[in-house]
Amino acid sequence: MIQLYGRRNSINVQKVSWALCELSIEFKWHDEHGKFGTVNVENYDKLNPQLIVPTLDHNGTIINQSNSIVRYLYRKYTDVYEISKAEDIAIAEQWMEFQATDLQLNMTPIFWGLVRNPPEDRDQELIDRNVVLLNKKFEIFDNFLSDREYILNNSFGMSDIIMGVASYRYNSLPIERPNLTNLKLWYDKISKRDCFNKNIFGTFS
Ligand SMILES: N[C@@H](CCC(=O)N[C@@H](CS)C(=O)NCC(=O)O)C(=O)O
Repeated sequence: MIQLYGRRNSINVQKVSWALCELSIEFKWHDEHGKFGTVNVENYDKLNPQLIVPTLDHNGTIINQSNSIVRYLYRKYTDVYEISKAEDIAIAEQWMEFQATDLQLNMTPIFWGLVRNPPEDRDQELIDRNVVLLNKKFEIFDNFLSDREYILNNSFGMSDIIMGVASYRYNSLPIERPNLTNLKLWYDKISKRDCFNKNIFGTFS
């Protein structure tokens, strides 16, 4: 059976628990309600030498890195990589990379500054600068969504999960956001899914 390690309010763990839910895969969840900074699992460093979450163990195949885990699950349990054109998969993966690199770069100082760190440690100038950049990046995604229902071929898939967890966090932040109509339409659809409600809704902390 698949074992998932990591707490449910981690954006990176959420990608995996949401994907497992969409694919109806049974799994055992370790440290689901854990706290930031510790993983309450003996010898966790053997599974993840960086001591970060998530980690997936599938019958002894140990996988780190949330986006790699999601790709693995979609390769293993769906035929999306076989039936989709390389061009389409490249576009889907482009948005997965965009989340992990470009978006996280700006999201992290804002989220930590406004949500996780005590107010006395807040660097408002750093936050404001990153809000401008983050809003611009979501405008780019909004523009991409203008001619499609979902990211890949108009059907819900792995890249919607990755951009979905980022959008949940973006929409939950106490910041000013531009009015992004295509993002809103897409987000309204994905946030009505059962697996969103079970895994993402109410986890902002
Ligand atoms: N690139 C990694 C990043 C993982 C990561 O930074 N995880 C954070 C939580 S989102 C973490 O483990 N922080 C320490 C902790 O939660 O104890 C991935 O995508 O899996």
